[in-house]
Amino acid sequence: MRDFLKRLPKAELHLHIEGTLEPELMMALAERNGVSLPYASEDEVRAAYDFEDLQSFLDLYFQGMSVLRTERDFHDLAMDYFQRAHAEGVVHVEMHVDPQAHLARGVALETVMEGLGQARRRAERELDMSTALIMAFLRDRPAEEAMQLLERAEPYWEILDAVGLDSAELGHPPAKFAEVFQRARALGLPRVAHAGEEGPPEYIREALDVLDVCRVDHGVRCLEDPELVARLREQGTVLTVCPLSNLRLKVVERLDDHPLPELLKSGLNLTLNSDDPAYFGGGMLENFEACQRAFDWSRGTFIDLARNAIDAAFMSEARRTELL
Ligand code: ES4
Ligand code: ZN
Repeated sequence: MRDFLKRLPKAELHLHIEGTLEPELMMALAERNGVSLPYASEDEVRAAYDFEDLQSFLDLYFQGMSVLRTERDFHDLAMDYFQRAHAEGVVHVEMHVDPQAHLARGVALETVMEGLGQARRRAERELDMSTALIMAFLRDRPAEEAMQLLERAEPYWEILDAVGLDSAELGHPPAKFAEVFQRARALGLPRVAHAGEEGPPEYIREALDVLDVCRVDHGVRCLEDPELVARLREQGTVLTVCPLSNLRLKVVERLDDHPLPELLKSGLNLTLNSDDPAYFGGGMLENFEACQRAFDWSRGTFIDLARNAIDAAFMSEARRTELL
């Protein structure tokens, strides 16, 4: 089954590129850039990854990315990930990036975008991998700051596949970003948002009604609202579910308790994703395998889930045809 899951062409729709920073590269970049970290070894980094909830993870995630300073760093970060993903049978990667977290540290938007752009072009050339870029807004920062970022990103509007909404969910409902997402829509940019990871089903409704998103990242708490489930099913809205993330951030206590089987039974349009693979104990293949172990799904179920992702991906129709 591992071999089958590995060979299955997989598209990843929910990934934070800063969340692919493996301890090894983190230490190497700290050294290269003279950044000090509160860890003496890679093992100490790994030992610190014992999270209580989303916020306790975000604290280490923002600390970890402090080693990313130059264009080359962002290139190395993304290229290392693309190579690992390629080895797991991933053929298409859509990455969220959090520019506000870098701007706040004095790293220019251009540095981030050019570095990631170089890696994307290499992945296409050398790995036959397609990629997409989702510029995310940090929801625990003011909406005005998100709007400034959107305007500042004008040179990159052309290369953005979508805008997204991430970081600490509770207390920061989607409606806070109504204006920003309206502006993105006016610019012709597709929209996605994290909702219903730790937040209530109401946040998923808001993401649909106020932000007009085409996909919901996580969305697992929709099950608490049967009317919402019916709506998501009827609209065919894709949920980008991240099993190992939900486990490591204690959205569920054990993978066996994960709502995936019920989401599947409800007829929802689901995809499997890794979220922050360096922090949550595995990439796409590990997420697929963890589901296999927990739910004993058939090959057909995995084929359906992988196809859902290719169907919903931001990619050219020519590429989609090639992959289907
Ligand atoms: C994230 Cl798991 C998760 N949730 C919300 N925001 C994030 N940013 C990076 N990983
Ligand atoms: Zn996420």
